[in-house]
Amino acid sequence: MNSSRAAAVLNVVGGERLPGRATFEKVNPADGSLVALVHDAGPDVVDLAVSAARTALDGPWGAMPVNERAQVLRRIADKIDERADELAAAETADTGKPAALVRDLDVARAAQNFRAFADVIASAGQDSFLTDLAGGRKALNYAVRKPLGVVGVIVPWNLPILLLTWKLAPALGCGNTVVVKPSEETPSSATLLADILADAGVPDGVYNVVHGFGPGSAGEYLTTHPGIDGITFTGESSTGSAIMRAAADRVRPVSFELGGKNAAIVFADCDLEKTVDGLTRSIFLNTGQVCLCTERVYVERPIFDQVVTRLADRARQLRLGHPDGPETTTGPLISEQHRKKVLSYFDLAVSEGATVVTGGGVPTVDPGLDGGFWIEPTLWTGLGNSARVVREEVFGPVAALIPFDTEEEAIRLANDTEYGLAASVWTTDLARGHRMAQRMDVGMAWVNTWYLRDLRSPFGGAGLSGIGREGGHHSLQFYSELTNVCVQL
Ligand code: NAD
Ligand code: 6OD
Repeated sequence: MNSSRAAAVLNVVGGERLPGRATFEKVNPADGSLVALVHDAGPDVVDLAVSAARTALDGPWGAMPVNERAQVLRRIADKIDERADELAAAETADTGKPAALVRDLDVARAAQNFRAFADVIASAGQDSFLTDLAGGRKALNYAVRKPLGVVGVIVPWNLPILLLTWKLAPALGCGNTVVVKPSEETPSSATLLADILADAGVPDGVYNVVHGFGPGSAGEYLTTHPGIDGITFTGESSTGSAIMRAAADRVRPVSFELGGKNAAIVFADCDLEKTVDGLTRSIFLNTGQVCLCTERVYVERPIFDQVVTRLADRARQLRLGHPDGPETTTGPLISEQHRKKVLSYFDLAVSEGATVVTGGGVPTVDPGLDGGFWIEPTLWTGLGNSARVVREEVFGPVAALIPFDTEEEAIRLANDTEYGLAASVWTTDLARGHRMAQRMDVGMAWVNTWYLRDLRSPFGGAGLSGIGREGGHHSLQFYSELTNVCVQL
């Protein structure tokens, strides 16, 4: 596409589309073609966005009865369904992912997020206590839920609309207004969502979007802005540290969903066929670019060779290709910069003594796709827990397979990490499944499955993987303030 004809992605401020101080190019990771010119918000645009959100906070949105707000969230979900093709096309162009994955996971979950949090807010109760006092008197304590205020929402590129709406739905449900900073890699769906929200009856200024990068750009301008009352962030652990420092300045609350180095533990008594299916999905979904993806697989020694062989076969069967290809299972990495990082881990693994079972390089792809950021699904053996590639998050289609002999050893190896996001256990002995899952130092432990979600359950991580939990009523705790009223009766 000629850059003079590329679509423009503008900032959304108080219902208006505002240009930025400059534009930057967004390319399609599948083929390197230009998708859009994105308007980079300078500090003035971020300031206007925060002011618009502050003004809207005092308008009808915050004052709306909860049941009416829940109805608006349900209307948003319906409108996402109506415009699913348009949203999916934007998301596919920004990410290069298989179109079927975008439709079935990202866009479907965007609608589900709004429906789930409509139900959560409509049914939420508050604490109330009848307090006994001396002399038989009583007092009534009850808590009133209020919005947190203007919330800064900063999200990454891997599941753009899924992760944005996972935070946006409860934030709006609690009556907040927001300024969203999508990833510079995936600006389109958040911008399109502004039309959908307006159409569903969300007043101007409640949802604002600023585009740009992190340090010295829109991300930093937003997190350091004094008009922001709280920050919800999904992204890398190191970015979380920087944002936490910015938030500390005015003691603002943060909710962080960060990186992972997730383990799977595979016992010899597992259902091998189902386990290999589950592991394949957990290592390679979205080209390994899901924070929950498995990058360490601990396998009980008697079935180690079998698991390695079967998983390698499955990795070789993945079909890298055009997002619309009917056979395509796997897309590219998000950017050339990210591919360089993943390739540097491929080199490091070899220098640390890995045997490359499959993959390990850049694949040959269809001629029209050779400008894209493709990478081979990769498996390593021969590494121990001290290798850097077994300790650091790669965020690509890759896993190290390591044998173990006892339950104790498996738990010790799995928990030997600074991260604490997710884990899975594969066994037909359910007592063992429960026992192992409960001993994992992670936010989410799956048994005989992976990334199976109930949006009412707590989601988040420990250690370097995050702060706090979102999901169901856990989200309400972050996105609202409580005032306790005590009345002496
Ligand atoms: P990233 O941290 O580089 O960027 C995320 C967002 O933060 C982007 O919008 C970026 O522009 C912004 N940003 C970067 N530096 C900033 C700064 N100093 N101040 C303010 N904003 C800043 O992450 P990414 O590369 O986009 O995403 C991949 C990472 O996200 C992986 O580590 C992955 O594990 C993690 N992730 C975690 C979860 C989870 O639920 N735990 C979910 C998805 C992704
Ligand atoms: O499914 C979700 O709600 C969620 N927050 C997923 C995060 C995936 C990380 O990449």
